Amino acid sequence: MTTLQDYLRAAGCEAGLQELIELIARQAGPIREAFITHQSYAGSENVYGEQQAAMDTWADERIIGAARDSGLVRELSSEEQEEVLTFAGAKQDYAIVMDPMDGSSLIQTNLAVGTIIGIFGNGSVRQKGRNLKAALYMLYGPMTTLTLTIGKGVQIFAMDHEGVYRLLEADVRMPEGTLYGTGGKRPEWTAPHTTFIETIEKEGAKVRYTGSYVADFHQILKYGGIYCYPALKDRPKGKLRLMYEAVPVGFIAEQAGGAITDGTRNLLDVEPDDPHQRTPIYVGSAGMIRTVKEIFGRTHA
Ligand code: AFP
Repeated sequence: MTTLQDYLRAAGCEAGLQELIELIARQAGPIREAFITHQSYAGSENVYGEQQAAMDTWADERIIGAARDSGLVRELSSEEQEEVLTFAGAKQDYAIVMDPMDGSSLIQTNLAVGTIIGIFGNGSVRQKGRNLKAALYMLYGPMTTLTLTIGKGVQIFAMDHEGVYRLLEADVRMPEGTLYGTGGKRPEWTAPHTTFIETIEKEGAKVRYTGSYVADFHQILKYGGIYCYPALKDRPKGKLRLMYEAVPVGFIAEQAGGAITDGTRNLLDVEPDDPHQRTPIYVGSAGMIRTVKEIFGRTHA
């Protein structure tokens, strides 16, 4: 089976980017091994005032250290770090945006969680998602998988018993589908979101929602449908973050024939004001996203 290294070389991936992707991918093994000894909460809060799980900070520090020591990364912005980190000694100018451990509230339930990474060039994280050179997520489920795009379609790799990533699925295409997951409590939903959910339910959509965005998205990538974390009446920007969650996964979705929006805009075309800004997220099959935009486009929605 084709390895990650074979694929990147055959795809003509630039050498520095290949080195960085392989470096990040190699962190999945140690991260996976750390779960059993890092089940608790760290007793600290992130910049959003959210409880940090021990694995949030462990994975964050692990990847930051690898990026800094590599000399490949000039800037790194993490969901778990208040400030954008600058590595003065960098010899190349990649820039990383990341959620080091998405879904961490599920770690104690042994449900799938993951690491989400976006890689820019030009040494800056303050860019539209469309400028990404690569996006990937590592999913810690029954297998450790790496879902990756370098802008040439989406590939899924699985780590074997020797820690080598083997190609599991090439050139993945997201089908139309009927699965949906949505955050927020129903009384908190805005009128357009309620209209959208009622519309797709009438068309036969059914709920699949675990509390782990990256795991829920991976299911949508495979079977089709949509993941939503909408604007809520008391949280007009929703919960998830533009740069760390929407942009890398949205880049993968688009490369697989899907799409991502906040209800009106393509989130890959949004110029970030603040690395930590939140955004409503609708990501999934093209048909579902068309329905979202049509409903949000109605004034009376
Ligand atoms: P945690 O990383 O704090 O578990 O949050 C996970 C998440 O950002 C995303 O992965 C989930 O889809 C969403 O939040 C779940 O939020 P709710 O608990 O409000 O449904």
